[in-house]
Amino acid sequence: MATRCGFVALIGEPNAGKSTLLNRMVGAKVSIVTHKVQTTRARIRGVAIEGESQIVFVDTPGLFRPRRRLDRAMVAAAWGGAADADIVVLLVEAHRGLTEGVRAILDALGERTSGRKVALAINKIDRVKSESLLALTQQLNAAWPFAGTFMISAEKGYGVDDLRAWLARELPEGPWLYPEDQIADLPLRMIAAEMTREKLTLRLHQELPYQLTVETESWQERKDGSVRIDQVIYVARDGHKGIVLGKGGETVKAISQASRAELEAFLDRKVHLFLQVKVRPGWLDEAERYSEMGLDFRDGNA
Ligand SMILES: Nc1nc2c(ncn2[C@@H]2O[C@H](COP(=O)(O)OP(=O)(O)OP(=O)(O)O)[C@@H](O)[C@H]2O)c(=O)[nH]1
Ligand SMILES: [Mg+2]
Repeated sequence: MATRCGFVALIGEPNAGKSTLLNRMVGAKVSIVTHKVQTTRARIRGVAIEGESQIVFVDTPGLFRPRRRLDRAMVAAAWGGAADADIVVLLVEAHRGLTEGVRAILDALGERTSGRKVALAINKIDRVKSESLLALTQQLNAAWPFAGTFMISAEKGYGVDDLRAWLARELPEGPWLYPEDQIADLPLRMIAAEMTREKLTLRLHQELPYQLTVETESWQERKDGSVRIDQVIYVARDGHKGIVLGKGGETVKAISQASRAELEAFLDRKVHLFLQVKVRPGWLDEAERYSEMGLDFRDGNA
């Protein structure tokens, strides 16, 4: 039987569950997840195998009306992911339904995906009564000619196998792009930085997580099999540094411990993690910060 391979972009409003779905499809945590909006900043690829098909899932930042430069670069990355994909999966939250935000996505979908197949995944069905799903499915399908509709819970795993099997059948014939055992296409240093950013986002409140970025500065393999990872947390203001550090450094210490534990599980070896907080008022307008995140700086112009 011929092999199949292709890209499937996951798009949707912020918080729709795109990263949760990618992780579920891949069977490992490749993309960070939080309860806050705008967690994912760049395109993250995770690879799944289903029968003869290799499905390359592309997680994207949420689609929303961008205001700041970083927002614009994120939204451009999300639409870029959709434009490059063989199939697009639009995630809609079951309990929120056809929101203004989903409507805005549908309005732009035709132009952005130019004839590509778009499937609808109504996510978080564990949060609603099943009776409400039929009406929502009809409403959404009246708004856009979806090639397929799936009701899923990315978190619980409901309906995910059906979606994966359908995608595997719909992808074009072609050779696999990745070795069989590869599940992510993202440098390890970036995965490591993302894990720390996840812990920061979970722990810090309000706007602060959106105004910081994490970079892995060095990665040293040690003779004893462990790895030493040095990371910098860039914040935009002096006051933010104090918040990240916490009283007597206890906040950053807790973040470091949580991130290290997850890195050790992911890498399956001992990790020595060192975090440094640097104030960099202009980081949100520095090209290098964007390239470190995997974003196109120019996309932030507008
Ligand atoms: N109840 C429920 N919660 C879910 C489900 N899928 C995801 N979530 C939760 O929704 C929140 C957002 O999930 P993410 O996967 O980070 O969403 P995202 O679309 O990647 O968000 P951004 O990266 O910010 O655009 C998290 O708290 C998840 O645990 C689901 O099927 N059911
Ligand atoms: Mg995400």
